[in-house]
Amino acid sequence: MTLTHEQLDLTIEQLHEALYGMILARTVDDRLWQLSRQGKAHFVITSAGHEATQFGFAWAMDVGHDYIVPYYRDMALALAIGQTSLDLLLHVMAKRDDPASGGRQMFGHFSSHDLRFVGGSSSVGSHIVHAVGLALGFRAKQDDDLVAVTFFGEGATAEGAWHEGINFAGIHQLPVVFVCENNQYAISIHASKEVPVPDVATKAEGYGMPGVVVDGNDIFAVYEAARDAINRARSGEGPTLVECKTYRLRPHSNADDDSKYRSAEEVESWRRQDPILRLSKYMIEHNLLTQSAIDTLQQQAQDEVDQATREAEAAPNPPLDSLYDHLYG
Ligand SMILES: Cc1ncc(C[n+]2csc(CCOP(=O)(O)OP(=O)(O)O)c2C)c(N)n1
Ligand SMILES: [Mg+2]
Repeated sequence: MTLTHEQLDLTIEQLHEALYGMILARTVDDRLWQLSRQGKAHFVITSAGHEATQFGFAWAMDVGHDYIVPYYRDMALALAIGQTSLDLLLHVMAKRDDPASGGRQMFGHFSSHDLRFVGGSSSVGSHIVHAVGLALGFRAKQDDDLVAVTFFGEGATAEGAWHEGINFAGIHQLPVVFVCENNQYAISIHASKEVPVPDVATKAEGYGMPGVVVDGNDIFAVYEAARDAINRARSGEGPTLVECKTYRLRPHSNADDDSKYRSAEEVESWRRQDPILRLSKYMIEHNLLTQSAIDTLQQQAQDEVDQATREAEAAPNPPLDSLYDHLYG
């Protein structure tokens, strides 16, 4: 960690909450893969490795006020802004009370009306346009204190919709923050085959906004960049592109075999930079936590996820007569 929590005015309670949340996210992630292997979840997608990026941004956003436009990688973000492990398990098992879509959408299409967490489509990069449209709406309605924050991978920056959205935001200097979770792969395709420059953030200049690169596994660095970008947007100074360099610790989804395109050594070297280990180490070194307290948090997360799994498994499926609800045409 390059900064201390005191330098960032983060409280010890915030650190404890984030660490538990990150451990919980990883525990939910583990459970998703188990459910997939058991045939109880047909599609799962991981956020393991991205927790510092997603929790760091959550610290900086005014949750329930700002609009958050995520992508399928943002399961930890859903927890960070207030969704529960039960919400996510209902979603993955496509149960009636799944808050994302009532069991209609494949896993990863998170949404919540109350949290202003805007569900999108799986079409990579398409939701950027939604975030920019929201920001244009804030401008039109003179809701000057609102910000839209949108998340996407580095692969999305190769999409036409991404270009059109960010270009429009730059022209109109809209209150939107673009967050690139650069995990170096778009499924099996390495970033060097999708992004023609070493840093996605470099692209910002061409769109009339600042671009910032941060270590996405360092929650403090992410928070600092997130806070500055959100403050800029809120005070009318326009958009920012924040690139968080991170790594996807698991295969893209349960339909992917990552051993075909990356080495075990590469994955192992990133495991050593695991964002949860990084924050734990910081807290131990600053005498904010002991290893045995971390073990307790892990057990707590395990118990919470076990309970949520039991509840989700017992929860009702969507009724058959709701088959045609919410369909238009
Ligand atoms: C327009 C479009 N093209 C291809 C796909 C298939 N696809 C789904 S996820 C993905 C990888 C995107 O990579 P990136 O934007 O880096 O995000 P990451 O999954 O690495 O977080 C691809 C190619 C899609 N869903 N939509
Ligand atoms: Mg990627």
